[in-house]
Amino acid sequence: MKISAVELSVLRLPLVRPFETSFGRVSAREFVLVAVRADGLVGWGECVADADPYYSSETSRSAWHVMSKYLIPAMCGAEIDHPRALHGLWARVRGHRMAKAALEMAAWDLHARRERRPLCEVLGASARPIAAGVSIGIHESVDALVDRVQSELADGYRRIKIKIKPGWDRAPVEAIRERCGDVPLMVDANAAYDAGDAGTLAELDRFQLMMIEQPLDYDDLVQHSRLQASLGTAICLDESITGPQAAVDALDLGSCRIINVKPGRMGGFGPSLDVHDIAVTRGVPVWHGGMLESGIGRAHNLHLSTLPGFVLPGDVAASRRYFVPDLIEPPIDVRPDGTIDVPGGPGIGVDPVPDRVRAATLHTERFCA
Ligand code: OSB
Ligand code: MG
Repeated sequence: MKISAVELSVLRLPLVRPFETSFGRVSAREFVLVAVRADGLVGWGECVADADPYYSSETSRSAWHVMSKYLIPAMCGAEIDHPRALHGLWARVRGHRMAKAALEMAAWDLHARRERRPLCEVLGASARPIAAGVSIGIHESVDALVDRVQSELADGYRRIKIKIKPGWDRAPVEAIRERCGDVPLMVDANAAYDAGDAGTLAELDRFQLMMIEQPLDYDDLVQHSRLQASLGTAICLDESITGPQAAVDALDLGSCRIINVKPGRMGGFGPSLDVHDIAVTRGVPVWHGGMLESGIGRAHNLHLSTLPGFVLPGDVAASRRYFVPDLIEPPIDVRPDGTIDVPGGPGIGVDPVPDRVRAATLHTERFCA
């Protein structure tokens, strides 16, 4: 296919409720929406970079800069026979994986639409119900958190993840175990601890958590491997897994026993498929993470989640937990059994509602044309 145009828009969507992690509190999502055009068709992508460089060094504005100045010029007019070929065109650009992912994933959507096949099939799998989990932010009190957990369980979600940080770790976990029983439960620290906190983290061993996600720094595989050796609970890495090489290094070092796959963080579906395959070969379970995406990014995530290595429930919850209305219609919904259907039809199977995109857009530009 020959790319005829790329459109970038910065959108701002208010969240249904604020989301607090160890690195801060957000009440709206600011992100770049990507439209890639060829042969009268459009493929959609959503950049997971946030307004601020707290989860990762990238931001929505840095992604805009790198996409418009480097990545888009390299793909305009080029004959691209497969979305994976984009990585070759972008080889000189170091890092900026979130910027690359947004364009690469839009190209996969477009590629699947040209073939009139659902994205999951083009990725090498087929539609199946996806087990959904929720990620619950830091709350103002343990009681408020337990209420939230109970309401998510009532909606059917198959796994509860709570955000932790020093001072908000043992007490909330203990309260959930006391009042909600042995529900599938895990915690995510978003890199809030350091090697000196090994004792505090070991105290969580007695709560039978499924895993502790990213306890230590985002680039610290060595300390994670020491910590994993001292814990009974499995470590899952998120921020640290920037792509296939990091996955191999982390598994060789014993830095984790589970991997959180987020294509938006790793440069797109190409690197994510590679990480998936590495994990499957080594018998390591993976699950699909989330970045508070709109229905566009969420649809991409559901398609990738159909691959066989995704054996644990993902952060792939219903639209109404994030945005009302979502950019897509109908919104993504969860069944009472805690599964979500992969949208059918060609590509990602959903399109943004133009009026809703317009209402949320801060700035838009067209390239290549
Ligand atoms: O660490 O998994 C994370 C949201 C934003 C940035 C990082 C993370 C998260 C979540 C929420 O945990 C996942 C979701 O519900 O989309
Ligand atoms: Mg995480």
